[in-house]
Amino acid sequence: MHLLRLSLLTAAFCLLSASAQDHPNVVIIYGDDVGWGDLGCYGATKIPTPHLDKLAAGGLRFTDGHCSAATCTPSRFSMLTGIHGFRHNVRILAPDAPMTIKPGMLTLPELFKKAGYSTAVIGKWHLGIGDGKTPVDWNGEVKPGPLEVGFDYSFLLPSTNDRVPCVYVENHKVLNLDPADPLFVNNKPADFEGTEYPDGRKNPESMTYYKNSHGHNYSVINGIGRIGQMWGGKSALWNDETMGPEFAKQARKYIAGRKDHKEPFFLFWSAADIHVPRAPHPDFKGKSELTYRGDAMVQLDWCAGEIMAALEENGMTDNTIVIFSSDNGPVYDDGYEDGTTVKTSTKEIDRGHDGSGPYRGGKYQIYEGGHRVPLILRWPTKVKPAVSNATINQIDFLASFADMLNIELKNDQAIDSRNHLDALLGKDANGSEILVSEARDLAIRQGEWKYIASGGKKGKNAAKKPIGGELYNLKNDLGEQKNVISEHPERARQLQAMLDQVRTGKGMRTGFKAE
Ligand code: NG6
Ligand code: CA
Repeated sequence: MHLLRLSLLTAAFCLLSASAQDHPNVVIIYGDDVGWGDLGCYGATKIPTPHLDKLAAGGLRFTDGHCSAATCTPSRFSMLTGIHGFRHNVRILAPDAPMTIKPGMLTLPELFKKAGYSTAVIGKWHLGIGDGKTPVDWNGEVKPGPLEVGFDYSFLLPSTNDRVPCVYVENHKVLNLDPADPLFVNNKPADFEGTEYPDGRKNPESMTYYKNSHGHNYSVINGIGRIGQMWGGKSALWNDETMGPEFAKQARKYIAGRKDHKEPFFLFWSAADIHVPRAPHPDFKGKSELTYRGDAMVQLDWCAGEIMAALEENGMTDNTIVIFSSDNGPVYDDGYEDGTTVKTSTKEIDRGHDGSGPYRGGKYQIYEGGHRVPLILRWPTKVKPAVSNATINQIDFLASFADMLNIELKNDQAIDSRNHLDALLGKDANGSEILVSEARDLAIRQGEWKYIASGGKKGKNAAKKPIGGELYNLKNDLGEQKNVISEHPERARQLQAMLDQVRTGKGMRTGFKAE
């Protein structure tokens, strides 16, 4: 009897631990505009990032990790849906833009939910809110949003930190909103009587935090000019200098709240750092040698440390996959005079730091600096610490996690996502043979060859353009300095043909064959 009970217990324990091994918690810490060279473990010397360096030392540090695009919205869209943004015309969104993720698209959080996970997003969204038909009611139910596409809980910066509305949205509600001072975005009713904010175009002196250099001069909130206009909602305004710590606090709360639950969780923790306007908490000011931008990076590193501490305190470190990455490459002056400009009209300032590391270009650009980003993955019980040169695209997370969770994808789901779980876990040194990246143009890489097409992303004309573009051999020329297209026209033509196949085909997983 005793023996039987014991063996039953052992069996139950084995089952439990087997499922915990296939169903670890997953936390994605997603930086905003963090470049390949912005972390100590990637070579930065002027920005201390001890927490992320520790994460890397305990896991895999990828040298060839990529977001799918050189800007935020398409990269996030691709990571969460496994579909290239250009297929749905996904671009940087206006403050009141509707949802980019459409009903029926399988998302990463939905995948985890199918496997019994709880899911949450905390931080920057910038994937649109609303259905595009009825304007979003900021004073009522703010939806559809993340809760409608697979997240059980959301605590959001709805657009970006340089765009209105400057309020947090928890699930379907604007947090701390006073109904007596209703919130309006981009349009207000004729009889509006609530809070009016200065307009930076008429009152530039109201932009006291720092001046705008271009574009950010509509509603001025907390002394910072923003993209777009808002009215009302004063009691709900965020404080820019506490935003980083606030998101860290929310992560701590969420993680601690999961402790007594049997089911694992997926947390997409999406920072506003180090996007403009950089306004780090006073605790971090001057903590790097690189003014606001570097200090914001120190803050982001601290936040990552808070998340790791929360996992540790709740006994979750061993069985949690923690991923750190970014949504696009680095940018310096991106609309505010915050002292991080590296180029002036007369000279280039050498600050002893290049956010792109050895790579060319940065945010908005199709060169490596635009989309090759830091990528770290730690899973103490399964992944041995190492540096991996495997090529990884975030768009492949979905199919890779589907494999881990033993879920079969249908052909019409996550059509561009391919399974590279082995590379992600350090068991395959190569990863993706083909990498497609997007900025204004598209690029395709096969091994050491990278071809940048010019002529747009869609339509017949794009495919019919005579061979132009640029060709680089990344093995000899990591910095993309020498365009060798005239030496290797055949190679360029072959890559162009593959890109056309990607563009017009049914997707990278089932509708594509490398040549
Ligand atoms: C640009 C903004 C830039 C930034 C970017 C989006 C101007 C002049 N520039 O339009 O500051 O907000 O959009 O960045 O307005 S992203 O990381 O979210 O893609
Ligand atoms: Ca970004």
